[in-house]
Amino acid sequence: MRTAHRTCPLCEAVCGLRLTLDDAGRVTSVKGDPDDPFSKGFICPKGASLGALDEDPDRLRAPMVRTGGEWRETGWEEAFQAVERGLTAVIEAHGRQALAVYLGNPNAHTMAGALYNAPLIKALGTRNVFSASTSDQMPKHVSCGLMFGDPLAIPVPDLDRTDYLLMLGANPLESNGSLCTAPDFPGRLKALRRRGGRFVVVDPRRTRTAALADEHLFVRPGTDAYLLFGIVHTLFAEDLTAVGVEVEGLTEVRALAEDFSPKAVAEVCGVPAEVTVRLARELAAAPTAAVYARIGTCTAEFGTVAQWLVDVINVLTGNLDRPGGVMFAKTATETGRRSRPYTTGRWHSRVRGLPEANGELPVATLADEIETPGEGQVRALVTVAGNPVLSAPNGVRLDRAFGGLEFMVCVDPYLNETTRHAHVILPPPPVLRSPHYDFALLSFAVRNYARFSPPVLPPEPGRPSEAEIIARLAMIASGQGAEADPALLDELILDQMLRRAVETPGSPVEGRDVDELRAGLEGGSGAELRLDAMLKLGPYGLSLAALREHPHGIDLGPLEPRLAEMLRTVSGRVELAPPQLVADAVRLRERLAVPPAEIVLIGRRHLRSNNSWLHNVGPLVGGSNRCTLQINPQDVARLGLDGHAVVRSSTGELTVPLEPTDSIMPGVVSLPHGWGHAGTTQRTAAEHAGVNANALTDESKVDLPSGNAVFNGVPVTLAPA
Ligand SMILES: Nc1nc2c(c(=O)[nH]1)N[C@H]1C(S)=C(S)[C@@H](COP(=O)(O)OP(=O)(O)OC[C@H]3O[C@@H](n4cnc5c(=O)[nH]c(N)nc54)[C@H](O)[C@@H]3O)O[C@H]1N2
Ligand SMILES: Nc1nc2c(c(=O)[nH]1)N[C@H]1C(S)=C(S)[C@@H](COP(=O)(O)OP(=O)(O)OC[C@H]3O[C@@H](n4cnc5c(=O)[nH]c(N)nc54)[C@H](O)[C@@H]3O)O[C@H]1N2
Ligand code: SF4
Ligand SMILES: [Mo]
Repeated sequence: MRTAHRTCPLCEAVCGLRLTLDDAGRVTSVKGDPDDPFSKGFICPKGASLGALDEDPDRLRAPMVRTGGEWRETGWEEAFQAVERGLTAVIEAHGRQALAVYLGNPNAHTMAGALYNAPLIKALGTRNVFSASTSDQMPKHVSCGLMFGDPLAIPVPDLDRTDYLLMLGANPLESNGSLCTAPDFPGRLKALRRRGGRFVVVDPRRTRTAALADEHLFVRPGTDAYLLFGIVHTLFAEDLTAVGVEVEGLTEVRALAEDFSPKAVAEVCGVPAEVTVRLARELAAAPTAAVYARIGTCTAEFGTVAQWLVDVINVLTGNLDRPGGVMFAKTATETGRRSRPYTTGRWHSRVRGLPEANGELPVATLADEIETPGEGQVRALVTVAGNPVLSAPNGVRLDRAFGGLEFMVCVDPYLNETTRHAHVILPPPPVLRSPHYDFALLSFAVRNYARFSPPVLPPEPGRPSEAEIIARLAMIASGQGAEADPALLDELILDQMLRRAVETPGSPVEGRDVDELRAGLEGGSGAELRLDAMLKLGPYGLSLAALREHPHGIDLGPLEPRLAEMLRTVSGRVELAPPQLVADAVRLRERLAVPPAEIVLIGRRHLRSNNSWLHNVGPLVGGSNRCTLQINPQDVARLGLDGHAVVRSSTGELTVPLEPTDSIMPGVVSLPHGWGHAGTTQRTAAEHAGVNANALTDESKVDLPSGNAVFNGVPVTLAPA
């Protein structure tokens, strides 16, 4: 028996886990690590199933190659050669714009995703770059990019110190938090109330999070931008603003908000005018306050406007960049911020002309790019850690489109609804055989923090790490061939990183010798060497060795004000009225006159689920983690429904079991995504198949400034089954 410590990679809370393993390397228990200064022993059912997940007999252990409908296991060299043949044929016949890549959510949780996807994208040389970000948080990137000049400068609520938290469209009691890395989010919310703070939740469902709050408000799906504008309006009208940072565009925002009085928006959002006024007064009066809005408000037609208004309110109430308000984390691997001001629309998608954001095109138009003939039609696809057939809007259309690709290669541990269309599947090693560091998530943490987890178990002989898999794909795509050594890519990147650092005035290694610095780096793999370099060049002067000495992680203190060093706008101030967002606010105003749909669909998450891919782990499926349509009993009665209903939208129809509950607003129904398991080798998931909510979501609708998918507020009709 031995004990090992390891970060949980299954959600954004980054809990530290304590594992016990037997002599054969089997996990015998998974507990929260009580000595972890950040997560302090917290764990959820997903983290506790990490051993079961790695040992899932349906996980792929060797590369899979498909010929027609026939799958067979192959060796790694053979698999990489098949990838080289497949990609090269498409590039030679159609050019690089015929290639596309889709990066899924777990890339935010792996070292491989953080370090090797960028080189892969560069090597592919295509503008057809898609990811789960445009099914998720792209509106926040765009609003922060336009307001602060950097799409990664995302302020997080200072959960542990705030006196007032207004939370919209988030349910951390199920999700454990997002764009707000906070292990034991539930405990931090309880602590907020214990210290006399106030916590208000805005959600079309009375969630478990809402049950913990001082107040819960129902809001009509997709209308948060109106509610937030009502608050902005009141702050100006009642002279409650207390701007504490330098801003541009204050008068424009004030003028725009004129038309969105709490009275004017009350009917559309379903929040009485006097409540909106009171929220504005409470936010202004609280010693400190934070407005935090997540996926429910992002994946909506005015997602970017909503995200922008969240931070407009944080600025107007004097809460941007101060303790207890919303603040920017400072990570141990931060090595210089972007130099050019942020902009979107540097290029547009071929078929629908949708603007690029963060170098990506909207996943909502991926099927168009595959199906529409002409110069630049996508004919080959690389996916890493994604399942867009279940996760993207109108996934059913993608399912068909993928079937028509000339070549598809997927890096994924499962043969799932998406990867079943691949010609080659390259499975990464189990979690516990991989090193872990949270490059992305720690930059949204509520404390400054660093934790490295070395692999708990040694690599399996002959099996490449995920970093090596993606590096080899990059080398194949750049024409270096299937046999090229992935270590060469790491050396190239390290050399560039160190060269830039020694030439940068004020850097900790300014003027030093690159070879000498390279010789001083340590790590058991290219990924670890690169982490060591970033830590050494980072603001705390840490190193991999220092992190190895602290297996429970290193607390780097509470968040500190740092707006000045974060700002990258041309004006050097916070831009309160970026023209793109003002234009969309005008569209929002025009929409006020349009009557709302009678019934709209939203999603939801469950504590024991994770998008589409934990349904094959026995202990996590079943019970209340089920694919049901939540519906208010009033609607059940009014529509004469019983047991099941047929739900129709502009894109499709589904027959679903009903779950009547008065915790959901009348006129709103909720179906979780990530279900609809079919055609895969996952036996447990097949027994709990459910239906694909994204058969109902409409890929032709996007949030215009960001191109983000619209999952919430989808008009549907219901009929008895
Ligand atoms: N209707 C509706 N649709 C939604 C949402 C919604 O709220 N409603 N939410 C959206 C959101 S927020 C997101 S993030 C997307 C998610 O969209 P996706 O990322 O496309 O979907 P996931 O189900 O997370 O698929 C993750 C895949 O990664 C694989 N995987 C797991 N771990 C690893 C690993 O370490 N390496 C590799 N290579 N693969 C791994 C899994 O097997 C799985 O196939 O879904 C979106 N879709
Ligand atoms: N257990 C579990 N944890 C997860 C995931 C998971 O699938 N399962 N997924 C992970 C991922 S990829 C992400 S992005 C995060 C997301 O983390 P959260 O943002 O916390 O996501 P949800 O739990 O879906 O909560 C969204 C809430 O928004 C509400 N909502 C829907 N439409 C609207 C609207 O128009 N307005 C408002 N105000 N509310 C609305 C829904 O009812 C729901 O309660 O969770 C992550 N963590
Ligand atoms: S809350 Fe998230 S990080 Fe923590 S144990 Fe659960 S899944 Fe893992
Ligand atoms: Mo997500």
